[in-house]
Amino acid sequence: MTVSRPTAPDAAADEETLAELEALAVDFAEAAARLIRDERPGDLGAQSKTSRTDVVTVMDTRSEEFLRDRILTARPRDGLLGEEGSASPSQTGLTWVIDPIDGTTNYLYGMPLYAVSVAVVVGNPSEPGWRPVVGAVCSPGMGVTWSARTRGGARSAAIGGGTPREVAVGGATELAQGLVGTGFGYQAAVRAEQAAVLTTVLPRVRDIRRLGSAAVDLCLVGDGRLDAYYESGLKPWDLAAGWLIVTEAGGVVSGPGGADPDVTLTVAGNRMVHDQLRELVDP
Ligand code: LIP
Repeated sequence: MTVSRPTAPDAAADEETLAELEALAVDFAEAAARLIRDERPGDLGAQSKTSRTDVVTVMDTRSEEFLRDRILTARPRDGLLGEEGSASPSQTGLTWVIDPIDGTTNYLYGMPLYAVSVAVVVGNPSEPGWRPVVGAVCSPGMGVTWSARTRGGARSAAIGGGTPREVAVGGATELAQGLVGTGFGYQAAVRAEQAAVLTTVLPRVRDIRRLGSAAVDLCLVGDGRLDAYYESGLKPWDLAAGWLIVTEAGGVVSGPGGADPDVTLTVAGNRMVHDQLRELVDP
């Protein structure tokens, strides 16, 4: 389906366009999720990227090629940025930001916590100042798709068209009662620094969960199933869709100094727990 409307950046504010883009994002994310789940080969051809523990499989590449073809067929003048190298400039002010498999290590090991993340953003995601306006995260291992659009709320549904359920962040008021998600990078020196931060956080929360997918972590915050999440080292494709799902579910997402989330830091939660967590991870 090609959505043909005025493509000026302010068209992104058009409710009908946003609703159509959200439906496309859900369709693309679920189709790619079915591909990586159902056509998983015996040999995933895992190769190292930035370090020996940072891997990419043949299905990361196949999923991104699949998403790129579907997106550029439906929205040929939009931009595209993908984790595995897809990049094309935007002629409309809108750019699709995709993570073909978020949680690749879990996927490699046959664990269910991985997802396909598809977002539409305004601005250039390779520079500061971009913001998501549509997001969809499909976790085939969990059988659920979360989605959101600006000023349109956030929802979850069973994959393939279950009745959508509006989602909302949890009501925790004290970080000490909070279940907090986090993650770690792939460089040994970075992980040592992240361990030092974790040493500060762990005694001050209910518990920590390291689930292995930033997109799923953020959706669980929006769904009230994690009270907060923080991580450093995330790229736009890791966080774009989940960022919007949290904020449209009534939560707050911030980065260093309270600015937008970026590779330096992402913190998410309801307002109270988010603010308390920021004091520990971004003093
Ligand atoms: C993953 C992130 C996760 C992080 C992992 C990894 P990938 O993305 O979603 O939050 O902790 O180290 O970066 O590499 O599986 O797309």
